[in-house]
Amino acid sequence: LYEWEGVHTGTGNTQYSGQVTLGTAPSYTLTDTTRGNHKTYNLNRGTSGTGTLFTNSTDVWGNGQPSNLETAGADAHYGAALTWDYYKNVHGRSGIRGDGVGAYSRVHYGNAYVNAFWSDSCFCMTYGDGANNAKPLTSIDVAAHEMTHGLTSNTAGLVYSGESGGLNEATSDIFAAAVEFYANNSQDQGDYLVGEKIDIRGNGTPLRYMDKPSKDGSSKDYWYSGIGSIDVHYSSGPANHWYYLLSEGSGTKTVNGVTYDSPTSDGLPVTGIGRDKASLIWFKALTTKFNSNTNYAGARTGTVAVATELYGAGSAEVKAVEHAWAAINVGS
Ligand code: ASN
Ligand code: ZN
Repeated sequence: LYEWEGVHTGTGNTQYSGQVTLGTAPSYTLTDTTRGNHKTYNLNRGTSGTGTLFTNSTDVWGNGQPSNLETAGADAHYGAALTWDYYKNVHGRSGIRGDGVGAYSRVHYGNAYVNAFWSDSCFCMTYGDGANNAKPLTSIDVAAHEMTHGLTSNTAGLVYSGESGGLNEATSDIFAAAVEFYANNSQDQGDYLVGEKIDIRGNGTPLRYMDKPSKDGSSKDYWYSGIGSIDVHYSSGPANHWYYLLSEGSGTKTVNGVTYDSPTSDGLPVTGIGRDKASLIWFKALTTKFNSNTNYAGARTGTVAVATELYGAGSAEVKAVEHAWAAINVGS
C-alpha cells in the first residue's frame, strides 16, 4: 500500500555531550522529522548561503573530535532538538513561532570564528568553530541561547539595546540554563553557567555566571539607573541573577557539583522556589506580558502579575518573585 519510512534516529558522537541520539532522515541526512524538519548544514568555513546539508551513508555522525566536520553538526543538531523538546514538553510551544516549523542550523561558519548567532532573516542559528577551529560554539547551552533569541524575537520582541536588550540576552541565558538542566546529559550537566564547555576565554572559565554575574569581570550583579547604556551581554547580569535567586535562593548552594554563592543588593536573604517555577514565570511573562520596550521595572511588574495569576496573590511564589527583584535593586 505504501512504504513506511518511519521515524529515523541516528547516532551522534558529539564533542561536548558524548554519544547521543539524533533525529535523521533516510538515507541519511541531519533532518529532524519529528521536530519541525530542523536541518543542520555544513558551511565548511564559508560565511554565506546554507552550505550543504550533512549527509552520510552510515547514520553515525562525528567521532567526538572537532577535526571530523560531522562532530559539530552532531552537537548543533542535538542542541536544537533538546531546545525544541524543552519548549514543546515544558511550555507547550511547538517551535519558535509556535507553528510546528523548525529553524535550521549552520556549523563551521568562517575560520576560527569565536561566536554563534541567531538571524531572524534566515530563521537560523549559526556557529563558528572557535579558537584554532578546535572549540566549536555548539554546546547545549549555546545552542539553546541562540535558538531562544528566535523565540524572543517572535514573542516579546525585546529590542536588542538598552534595558530591553539586557532582558533579551538574559532570556537566552535563562533558557540556556533551563534546557541544559532539562537535557540531563551526563557529559554536560545542568548549571547556572553559560558557555562552560566551549572555553571561550582559553583558561577553562565560563563565559557568564548567573549566581554572581560580576565574576566575569564585566557583567553587573544589580540594576542601576544607566545600566541600559552598557553592552547587552553585561546588562543581562541582574536578570540572570534574579533568575538564579528565584530558583535557588541567596547564599551558598551546590547543584550538580557546582558551588554557587549568590549575593543580594539589600543584604536580605531570598528563598528560592525552584528552577521549574522560575522558568515558567519567565516564559509566561515573556510570552504574555513583555513587549519590545520592556525594561527592568516592567519585567518586575510582568513577572509579579504572572506569578499572581499562577499561584495567587500573597502566595510564597509572589513574595519570592518580589524579594528576588528587590535583591537586584529593582523596586523594593
Ligand atoms: N553570541 C552572541 C549572542 O547570541 C551574538 C550576539 O552578540 N548577538 O548574544
Ligand atoms: Zn545572545
